Amino acid sequence: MAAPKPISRIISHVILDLDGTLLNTDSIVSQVVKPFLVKNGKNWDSKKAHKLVGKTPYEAAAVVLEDYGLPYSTEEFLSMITPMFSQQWGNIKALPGANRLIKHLKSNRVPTALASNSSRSNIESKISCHKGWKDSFSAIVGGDEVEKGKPSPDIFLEAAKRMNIDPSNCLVIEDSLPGVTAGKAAGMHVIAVPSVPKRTDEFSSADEIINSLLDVKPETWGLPPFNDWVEGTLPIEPWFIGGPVIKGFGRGSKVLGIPTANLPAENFSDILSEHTSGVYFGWAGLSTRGIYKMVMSIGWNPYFDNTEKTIEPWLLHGFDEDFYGEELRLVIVGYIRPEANFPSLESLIERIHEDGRIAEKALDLPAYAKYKESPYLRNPLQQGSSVIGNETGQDSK
Ligand code: ADP
Ligand code: RBF
Ligand code: MG
Repeated sequence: MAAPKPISRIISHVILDLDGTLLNTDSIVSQVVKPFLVKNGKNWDSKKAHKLVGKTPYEAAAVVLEDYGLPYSTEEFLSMITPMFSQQWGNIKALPGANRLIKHLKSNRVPTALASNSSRSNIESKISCHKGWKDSFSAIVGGDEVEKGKPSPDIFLEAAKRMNIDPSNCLVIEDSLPGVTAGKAAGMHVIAVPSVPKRTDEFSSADEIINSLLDVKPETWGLPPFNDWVEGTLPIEPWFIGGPVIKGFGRGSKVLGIPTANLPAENFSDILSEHTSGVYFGWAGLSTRGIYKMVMSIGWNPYFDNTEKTIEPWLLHGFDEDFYGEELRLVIVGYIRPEANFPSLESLIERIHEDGRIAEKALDLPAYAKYKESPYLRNPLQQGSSVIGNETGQDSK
């Protein structure tokens, strides 16, 4: 991740984008547009989804019509699809770290605005499903309340005006390129949290590029720091995944000397899209062997520039043999850092060993140690099937 450019401590106000920054809106875009396309004899191409990020609804609709050659005007298309979206507002999940960030800013009395290209009424509907959000914002500005949406600076300037603060004292957090452009044009400091992986090169105008809201370091900007990190780890709402150990790229042991027992990522596409890439840790259960400490990466392994998102759990235990095909169950309890690139293989290996030491130590803390007892880790196992479980050890959808 790019290091932030040096700044003076003049940030007093924060302005947050909504879709793709606080909310995982992209997942409902595909849920709505995909069936619509299918009904019209077309196929949704997930590789084109990034083109919709940061656009106003009107612009996004125009892109879909053009890309798929649909015989509608933008207005017709919008009038058909808007009710389908409205039904989904309640299903949009907060992105990792969004609740934590909003609560943190509120409890530290950092005035915070919401500035989105969506219409004011859609913003209200979307945030009404998230407890405490509306009351946390000192101003909310929608795309229909100014003349031009992002990338024009209008929305951000209006937000600053309503908070009665100079734009140069504002810190914008944005996932899209139009949003970053708008924030800079408004004369503000901008953190980019790109929601489309591997496109960070486009965001060079931002003052800082981070991987997810979990990586916001408010103190960098002269704002009150988070105080929930413990011994280099951030506790998270635990998640549970399991499945048969599959063959990976074959380089963990060979190239790094660090074997990783890969899980079939395609079985967890929902859970993976809900959680950001990064280095996490927790407990691992192997059906016939026992329960072990575990540290893992989830993502594209920037050093190797993989095209697929993979799950790479390293069990912190020496085994005498491979265990391909065995059922591996994981309870992931904490976050350590974003995935990174490294100048050399040695520095990558050294960092992974440090992650291992951090996890090893942290897992003895009661807050993390208690999950060693999760029934999910010991469940009787069906060979060859993969499940996403919950804390009761029962399988759930
Ligand atoms: P692959 O690319 O196929 O995953 P690796 O070189 O990463 O190959 O080795 C992973 C395999 O090594 C696992 O599937 C498992 O069978 C075995 N293994 C042995 N010790 C460990 C360990 N401590 N953590 C994870 N896997 C291990
Ligand atoms: N790969 C990277 O490219 N960047 C990383 O920051 C990174 N961190 C990792 C942290 C841990 C704890 C583990 C187990 C793996 C990590 N990897 C990372 C993935 C590593 O490159 C991968 O396991 C090998 O490529 C094997 O496929
Ligand atoms: Mg592996």
